[in-house]
Amino acid sequence: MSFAALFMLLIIAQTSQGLPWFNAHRRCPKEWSGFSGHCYFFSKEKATVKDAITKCAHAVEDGRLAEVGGHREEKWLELQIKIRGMSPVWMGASDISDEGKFIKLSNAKPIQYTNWNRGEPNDHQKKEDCVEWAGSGKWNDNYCGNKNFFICEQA
Ligand SMILES: [Ca+2]
Ligand SMILES: [Ca+2]
Repeated sequence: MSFAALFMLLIIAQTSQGLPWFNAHRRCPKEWSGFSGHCYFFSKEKATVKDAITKCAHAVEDGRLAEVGGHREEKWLELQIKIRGMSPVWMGASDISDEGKFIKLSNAKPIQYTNWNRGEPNDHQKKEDCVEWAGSGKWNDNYCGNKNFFICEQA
């Protein structure tokens, strides 16, 4: 058997067993998309932040509202948002517990990476404690009770 044939057999064996060896991304739940080791779900419906958190948590184990760790991840998410025509879109960050201090909803740690739109966050009418991608792709703080599209993430 030639090396090439052996190599092909190895690939077939690996993938048919469902091992991630041949996949750049891990396997994601049905209707979820993989990027850089995480799985994401893009909602087709709108919900308040509270309802979005519940829906993400119930969807899969360790499901949460997506949190943006950096520029590369955000560029990919932005592309998905554009392709799907979702706007605005909730993400998993809030300053509801301490005004002006935005934290990740999953672990209450301060957000490191930010991409605020000019003049944001402005806590308009002292009512804006949740974070959305607005039409520009930049971030805006807005009222958590608004109904937006949302992205779930499985870390
Ligand atoms: Ca606020
Ligand atoms: Ca705002």
